[in-house]
Amino acid sequence: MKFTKVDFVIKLGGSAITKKDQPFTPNLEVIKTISLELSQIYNRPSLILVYGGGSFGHHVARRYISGGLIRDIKGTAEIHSAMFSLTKILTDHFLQQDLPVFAINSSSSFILKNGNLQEAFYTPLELSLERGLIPLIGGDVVFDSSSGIRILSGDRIASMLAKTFQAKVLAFGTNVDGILLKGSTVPKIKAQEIEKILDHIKQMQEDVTGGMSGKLREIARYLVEGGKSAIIFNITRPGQLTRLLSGKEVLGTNFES
Ligand code: IP8
Repeated sequence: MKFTKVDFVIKLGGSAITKKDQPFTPNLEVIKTISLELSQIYNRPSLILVYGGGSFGHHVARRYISGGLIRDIKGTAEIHSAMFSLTKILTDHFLQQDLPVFAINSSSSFILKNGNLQEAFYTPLELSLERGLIPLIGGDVVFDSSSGIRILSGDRIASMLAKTFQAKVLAFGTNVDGILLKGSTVPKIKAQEIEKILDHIKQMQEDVTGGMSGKLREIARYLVEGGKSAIIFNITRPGQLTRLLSGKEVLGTNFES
């Protein structure tokens, strides 16, 4: 299948769209700002929206994950259900702003083998784009053909989709102004510098999919595999998403190969 090229793949970080320290609590202020900014862009670029688990998926997954696997059947169903709740909140808010988002289930789209991608079913994403819908897909529990069930992070999904749909920009919207060193944003990082940055941020508390380090590893892989550019920016700051979508400079860290 030939895939449509998109302008942006935007990951809505769980730290931004939920209140990470309050179980099952969306950050409605941020979700509303994101929907409003997306709806107000004149000549909306083509985009795929990806989202993270935040205080929905991660809150539940933390109880069940061990050695990267979810070994508990009820736990698997609970994580999936938690992500459904977040999906519903997001779609409702986007629809209120007349954004034709179309939620696609990642557990029906991806199969892993030993944690690596074995199979991907991109047809619903492709057809949504062709028909003018905005695909919305989140991190979730997915089947691993070698053993059990794993969490597939939104970061990984965003980078796979950016590659498949040849996105001009892969953007990670978080609640921080990019990669911070000594309190200031690092404006630009080259792919080969990512390892060094990872050493600096190793001590940070991470979620079940690796938080900021997971994001950096994903960006490194994306650039090595031919991705053009990526950015980590603060999507909770009003106006930043609008600037990104309008091709203007954004407060954050830009990554290039
Ligand atoms: O927040 C993980 O996605 P992420 C999703 O993008 C779950 O790492 C279910 C925890």
